[in-house]
Amino acid sequence: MTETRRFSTALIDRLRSAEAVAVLTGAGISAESGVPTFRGQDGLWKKYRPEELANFDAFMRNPTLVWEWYNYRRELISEVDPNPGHYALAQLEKMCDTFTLITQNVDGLHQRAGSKRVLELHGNITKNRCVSCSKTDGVSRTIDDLPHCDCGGLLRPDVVWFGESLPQKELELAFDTASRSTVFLNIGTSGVVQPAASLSLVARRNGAYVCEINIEETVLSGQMDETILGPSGEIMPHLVELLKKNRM
Ligand code: BJW
Ligand code: ZN
Repeated sequence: MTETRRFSTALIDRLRSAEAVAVLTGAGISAESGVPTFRGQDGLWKKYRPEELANFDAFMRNPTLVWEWYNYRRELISEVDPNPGHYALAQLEKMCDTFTLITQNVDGLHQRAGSKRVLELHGNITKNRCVSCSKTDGVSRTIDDLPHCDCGGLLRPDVVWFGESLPQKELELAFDTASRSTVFLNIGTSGVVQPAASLSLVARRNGAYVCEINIEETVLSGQMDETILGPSGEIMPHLVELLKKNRM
C-alpha cells in the first residue's frame, strides 16, 4: 500500500487545516519501544493479575509484591527509548495551532520525545505519593525494605489504579479538549478502560473526525470514522511526512 492510499482524504484535509487536534494514546504506542502492553497475547495481564497489582487494597495487603512489580517496570522503562511513533506526535504538535496529547501511559516517553502539552491521565510511574499525606515530593526513607514518606506514611507509585479517581484537572482538561477537537486520534489503546475510552466518543458527538490507529480492531472500531491498521511507529511518521508534503 502506498502511503497516500493508507490515509483518507478526509483525515488529511482535516489535519491540514489543523484547527484543534487531540490525541489519546495507550500502551500500544510504546510497544515498539519494548514496553509491554497490558492486554493481548504478550500483555502484562497474561502474566500478572490486575486485581493483585493495580488496586489500592491489594497494595495495602501486600505492598512488597506491588513494589516489586513497579520496580521491575521502572527499570524496564528507564532502559528504553521513545520510538518513531512518539517522535511523530511531537512533530505533529509543532505543526498544529491547537494540539493536546492525552495519554494513559505512565512511562513518560512522550515527554522524552519532545511532546510539550501532555495530559497524563493515569499518573507517572517515576513518581511516588504518600498514602497518608498525599505528598508527591516527600523525602523517602526505607522502613522494612519499603519506601516511606517523611511523615511516616507508606509511599506508593503515583499512578491510577482500578476504582481510583483520575487526576481531576487532567480529566477535566481531557474532556474539554475532546469536545472542542476537530480531529481526534485514538492511538494504540484497546479502548476498554474508562473513562479514557469515552473521550473519542465525546469528540465525535461534538463533530470531530475520529480516527483510530492500532494493529488490530478494537471495541471502539465500529464507532470510528476511520480505522488505520498497522503499528503506530510506522503509521504516524508516514502521516506526518504526508502532511509536511501537503503543506508545501
Ligand atoms: C498497538 C501496537 C502498535 C499493540 N501500534 N497499536 C464496568 C464498566 C465500565 C467501567 C468499569 C466497570 N468496572 C469498573 C470500571 C471502571 C474501571 C474500568 O474501566 N474497568 C474496565 C477494565 C472494565 N476504571 C477505573 O477504575 C478508572 N477509574 C474510575 O473509573 O474512577 C471512577 C470511579 C471511582 C471509584 C468507583 C467507581 C468509579 C481507573 C482506571 C485506571 C487504569 N489503570 C491502569 C494501570 C495504571 C498504572 C500502571 O501502569 O501500572 O492503566 S490499567 C491499564 O489499562 C493502564 C492503562 O493505561 C489502561 C488502558 O490500557 P491500554 O493503554 O489501552 O493498553 P492495552 O494493553 O489494553 O491495549 C494496547 C493496545 O495497543 C491494543 O489494542 C493493541 O492492539 C495495541 N497495539 N501494539 C499500535 N505497535
Ligand atoms: Zn506523608
